[in-house]
Amino acid sequence: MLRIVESFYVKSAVEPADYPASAYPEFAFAGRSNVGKSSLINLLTDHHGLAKTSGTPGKTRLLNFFLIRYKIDESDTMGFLQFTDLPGYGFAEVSQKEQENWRIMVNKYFEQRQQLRAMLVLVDSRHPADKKDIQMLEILRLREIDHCVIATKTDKLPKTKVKKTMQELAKALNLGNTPLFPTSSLNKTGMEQIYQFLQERVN
Ligand SMILES: Nc1nc2c(ncn2[C@@H]2O[C@H](COP(=O)(O)OP(=O)(O)OP(=O)(O)O)[C@@H](O)[C@H]2O)c(=O)[nH]1
Ligand SMILES: [Mg+2]
Repeated sequence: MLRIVESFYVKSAVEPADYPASAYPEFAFAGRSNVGKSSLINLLTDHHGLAKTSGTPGKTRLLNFFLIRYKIDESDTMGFLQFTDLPGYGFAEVSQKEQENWRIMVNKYFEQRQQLRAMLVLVDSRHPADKKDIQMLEILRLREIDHCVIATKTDKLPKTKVKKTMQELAKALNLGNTPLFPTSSLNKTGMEQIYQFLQERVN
């Protein structure tokens, strides 16, 4: 299993010219504001406070780049990958102008970031399929960007409901073969499947 050994915040950027130049395989986290992107990055890296979390949605307006050193014990390999924390979408109090800026920034990222290996799209497991999430998934399919969906905050669901909720979500989001992973950053569950997803894509 892939395991994260060390993680560093590299920089924040808006324009491609300012992205870090390193060409390691990159994985970007997207999802509605407050869905739990930063919390998940902190848990995956076991680095509390690496990505800034907050109770106030819509705080992050930049692309945040992280450098990660990983190890795969079985094959005795080591290497680097990168995480990018994309600003959340769908925050109600954000102006039209800011929404447009978000769209431009993310489109540039998809177009110019050659080393982008896959997107991890986070959706809130408590809410039925959201229009913004469906749009994001459509963009990824159109652009043929590899991706998975991560259902967050499953600790807020009754245990007996998790499986059924995942089935409903997969259907409503029209996931087909796209993997869907239930997680809880609070209970620290569902991480193995994400490490596996990364491992299959780092080489
Ligand atoms: N119960 C529960 N709360 C969570 C979980 N993950 C995150 N949260 C909480 O949800 C809130 C938002 O988490 P963040 O990780 O900052 O969310 P984000 O997607 O990075 O938000 P933006 O950066 O604003 O787009 C925080 O109060 C977290 O503590 C989870 O698995 N379970
Ligand atoms: Mg965040």
